[in-house]
Amino acid sequence: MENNKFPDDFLWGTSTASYQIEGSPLADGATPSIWHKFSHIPGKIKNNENGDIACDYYNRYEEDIENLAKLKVKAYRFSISWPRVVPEPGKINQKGLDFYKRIVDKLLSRNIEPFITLFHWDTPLWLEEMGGFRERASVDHFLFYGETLFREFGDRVKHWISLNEPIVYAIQGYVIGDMAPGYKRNLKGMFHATHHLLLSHAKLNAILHKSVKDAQIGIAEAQIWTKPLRPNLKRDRNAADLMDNLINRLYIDPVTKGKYPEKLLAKTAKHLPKAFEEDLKEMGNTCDFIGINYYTSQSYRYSLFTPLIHAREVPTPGYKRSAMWEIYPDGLYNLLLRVKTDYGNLPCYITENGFPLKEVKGRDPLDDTERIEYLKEHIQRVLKAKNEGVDVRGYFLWSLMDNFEWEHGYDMRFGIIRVDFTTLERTWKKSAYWYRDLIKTGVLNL
Ligand code: GBH
Repeated sequence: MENNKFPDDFLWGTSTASYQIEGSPLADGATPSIWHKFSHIPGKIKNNENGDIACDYYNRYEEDIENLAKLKVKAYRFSISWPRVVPEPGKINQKGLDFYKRIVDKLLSRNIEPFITLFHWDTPLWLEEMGGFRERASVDHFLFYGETLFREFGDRVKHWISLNEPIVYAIQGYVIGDMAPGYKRNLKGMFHATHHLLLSHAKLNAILHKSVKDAQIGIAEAQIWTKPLRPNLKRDRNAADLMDNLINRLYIDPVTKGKYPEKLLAKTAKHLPKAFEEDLKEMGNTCDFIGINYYTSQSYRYSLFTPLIHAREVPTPGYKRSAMWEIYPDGLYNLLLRVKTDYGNLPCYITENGFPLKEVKGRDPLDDTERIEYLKEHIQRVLKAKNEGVDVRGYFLWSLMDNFEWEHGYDMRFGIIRVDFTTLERTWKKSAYWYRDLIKTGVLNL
């Protein structure tokens, strides 16, 4: 019989991010982030929504942490808003730090392990105005911010995530332009930002280990399982493989193996900063763990007309879809196994996994049975990989509550707790009760 029980020390958690939940972006000495600016430009966000109020977590975090305690989660992944803590270059805002100190204290008082993300895309606007991550100076600013957090919280916080999904920041922020900072077709920007973000991670790893005992730092990597549309055609296989390199390996290989994927270098080396090879020497082996954010798979076919990559994404025939993406639980299993086979079985966490649902008239917004089905299937693949020796240590569900889903605004809901965005009232959905029971028993009933 298959083992359907997770070990007692498996870290069940939920994830959130600062700009998506906090609101009050300019309170108590904070300065704007690029997301504050971007979301106030008419036409950028669905219904012109923004994070001014969001879930009002800035004022209601106590209630939300009580909910975490009731869910019986063992860990909580959240991000810190950089411009709250460093409102201008080289300046520390104690009131900003104090907000996160209250959160850390409250979590620890409830025996919930904090996992802190340093960078979940809300770059300080002052940094962007200096060229943002296109410029190498961004690395020093990132280190100043990171050192400040390690000094303040290092005695109590042992799990750190330097970056959230650098691929999404780089592609949607510099090439597609539907996310902040909102550049389009800027390949140089994309590869410079990628490099400076990964280099920052590597240097933060060194600083953390020098200054804090028993701490670990990794990256939450957006991982998509890529497939050839027609597996029997070499050109489709090549297209899927290239996209795998571009989406997945480009952001893991430098900080594990100390190199950029060969297949990409031929096409992209000219877009990287000049000194990249020198930097790579200090970038390898700097992930204490790998974080995997997994939602979907994508099929690719060869396309002559797509510049540079010659790959075009196409829907996979026959696959079920959520409101955003196709559903493919085996992709999560495949990616987890790959951590074992290709990345030395590094410890890993599922740092995000979740399911979007829009509210529609005539349907109970608390009945999210489809979400439960999605979660079950994916958590089953986590267990399968774990039973096969993958060192996966925890699972963070995205998300604790409905929140500001970036370019999709408040329409696209990922929470297991519902937020009424008029009254800001929180209500548990069916999935929250289901998750609580799973955590309680550790047994996955399909
Ligand atoms: C993660 O991003 C983020 O870390 C988190 O902040 C976010 O809330 C969560 O996942 C859920 O999305 O226009 O339908 O083609 C995932 C980033 C955002 C990348 C949406 C793809 C365009 C989707 N994704 N984006 S769509």
